[in-house]
Amino acid sequence: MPVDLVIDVNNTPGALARVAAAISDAGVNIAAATCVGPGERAELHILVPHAEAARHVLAISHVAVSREREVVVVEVRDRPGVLADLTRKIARVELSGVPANCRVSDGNPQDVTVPSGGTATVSFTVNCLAANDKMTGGGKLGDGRDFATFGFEARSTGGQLEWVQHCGKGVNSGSPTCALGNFTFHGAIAAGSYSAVSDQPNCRAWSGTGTAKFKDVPSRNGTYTFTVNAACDNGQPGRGTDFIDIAIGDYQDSGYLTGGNIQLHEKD
Ligand SMILES: [Ca+2]
Repeated sequence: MPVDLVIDVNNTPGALARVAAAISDAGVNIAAATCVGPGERAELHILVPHAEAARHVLAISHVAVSREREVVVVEVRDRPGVLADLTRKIARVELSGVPANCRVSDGNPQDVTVPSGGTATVSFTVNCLAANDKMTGGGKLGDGRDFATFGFEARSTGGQLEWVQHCGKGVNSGSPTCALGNFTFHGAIAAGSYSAVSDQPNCRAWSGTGTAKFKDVPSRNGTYTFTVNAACDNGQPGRGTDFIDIAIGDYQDSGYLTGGNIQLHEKD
């Protein structure tokens, strides 16, 4: 194995030249050399294939080897960035075992650059709702002939949601909510999907799957995923206070309730 020999020299003009001449006179074949010395003394590092022979001939030339160590020589292509590539590794870190009432924000897993032989720090942000945190609701969204009525109970372990779209004229392509006419949806809330909404402490979000029956377009009957992007308990029951934003398959509806109430229960 190649060896890095360290020769201490005085950091004065000509000192390096004298040592270099001695090494040369000794006939030592140097594979690489570098000299570092910010102070009064400097260290000359020479890389030699065989330490024993080099040390012997240097002693004859009165060049003392201060210390030595075996080194690994890595041949790399001479291009920008190759040393950086060689000395770091990308590690993927995933936080597991997150309880159903907690969510990890800002990415999980995360990729982190680990320097060779070193360590790296990864931080996760975990937001947990109280174990008994749940939201219940029932009411009406919309007015006139096109409106929805709903009921739900949602918590971290799951729950149910019912959504009924009422369309007085049946299918109405001019109405976003009545494009498929009257339908009834029964959904099961997926465990672990119930979560807080960023910067909206009164709101919760969740998702799940369920079955829909379309009175006017039976061919669309089937299983659909649904997402409540936000349901917000903003205050007292009634019109214009609480809010819900839901998507069931292609169907979307959102707005302030025109009746009823959404209630957040967040005490343990
Ligand atoms: Ca409310």
